[in-house]
Amino acid sequence: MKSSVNTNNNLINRSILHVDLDAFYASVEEKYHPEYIGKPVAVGGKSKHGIISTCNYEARKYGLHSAMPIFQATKLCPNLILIPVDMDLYIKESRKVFDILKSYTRHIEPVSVDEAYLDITKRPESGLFIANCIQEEVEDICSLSISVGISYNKFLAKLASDWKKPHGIFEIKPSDIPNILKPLQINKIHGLGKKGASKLNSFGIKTIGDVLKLNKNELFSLLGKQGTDIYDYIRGIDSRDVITSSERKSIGIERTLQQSIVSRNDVCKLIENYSDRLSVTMNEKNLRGKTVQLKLKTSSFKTITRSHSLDHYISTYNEINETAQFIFKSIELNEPIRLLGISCSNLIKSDLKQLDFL
Ligand code: TTP
Ligand code: MG
Repeated sequence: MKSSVNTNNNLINRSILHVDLDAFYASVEEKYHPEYIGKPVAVGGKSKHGIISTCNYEARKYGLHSAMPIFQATKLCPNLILIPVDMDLYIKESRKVFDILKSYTRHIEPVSVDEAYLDITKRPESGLFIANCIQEEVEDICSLSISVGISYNKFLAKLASDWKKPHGIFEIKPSDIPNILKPLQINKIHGLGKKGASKLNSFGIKTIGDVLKLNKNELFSLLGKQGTDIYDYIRGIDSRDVITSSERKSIGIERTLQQSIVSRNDVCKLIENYSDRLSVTMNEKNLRGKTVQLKLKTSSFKTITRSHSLDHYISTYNEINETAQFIFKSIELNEPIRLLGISCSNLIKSDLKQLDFL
């Protein structure tokens, strides 16, 4: 397999960074409230969701994580400091970080409010040098901590940014592949999701090393098309480009759920949460869209996608949520849901002044 990687020079000669702020919302809160530093802090508690958005690394020691119900979080960590979400503040802080990133390249793909890919292939400096500069600048100018992954494709760069979190910098080189990945647990495979991981686990497949022993057909029969992508990714083959906002056709959020959900009410709550996050990301990227698409995957792997087009451009939480809930009303549910996605297409830049920067 290595030969097929090495023969494709275009794909191994790229220099791609994946950057991801550490415990982002919680870190912003610590920045403005230094008295919280060293104590377990979670951000969340909007009554409509009842889950935590994130928590700092101190709170993670108690087993807390994003999307955990608040009652469970406070049970695990009774001295938890719970702070309400202040989205305007996080967007303001995120913009400052993105201004730093944009000073290194215009070839940047924002993934969310705290995460982006940068293609720095054309820069003369090494990826490691730029990663260090970015980390220092984000710390000095924004007083925030960021982790940076460096590699020759998006899959590996994303894996690398997570390698030494928090405040990590890690590089994965072509010669490291596939050996460096072998000991990793399969939940490190981005996009696999809990369901996919537990399916593989049920066949005794626990590490990426185990996955490397499967051929493409076997992975396809276990995971469908995603399985064949994973077959390539873990061999260092990922030709996906870093897509700047101006090239983007749609923007969305899609997640395999940690637990399948049965009740319509729970799906509605999740739609609220995803609409909120999609709205934040769209505003971060100055994007507005006319078409909302809802995607559901059922426990028997049936995919339902429905969209609704409006006669005006939208980007706020209320607009996205209302449209997505409207679509959901037209869908009959007969089995549990294992994946939910909301996306917006027919996009325009809402602030043309920003066009130059992305
Ligand atoms: P993440 O980058 O996934 O998490 P994080 O930055 O808090 O922690 P780390 O990267 O160090 O692991 O998400 C970025 C922000 O997005 C996070 O601070 C809060 C928000 N978020 C939610 O609101 N709900 C979620 O389920 C997740 C995963 C994140
Ligand atoms: Mg983060």
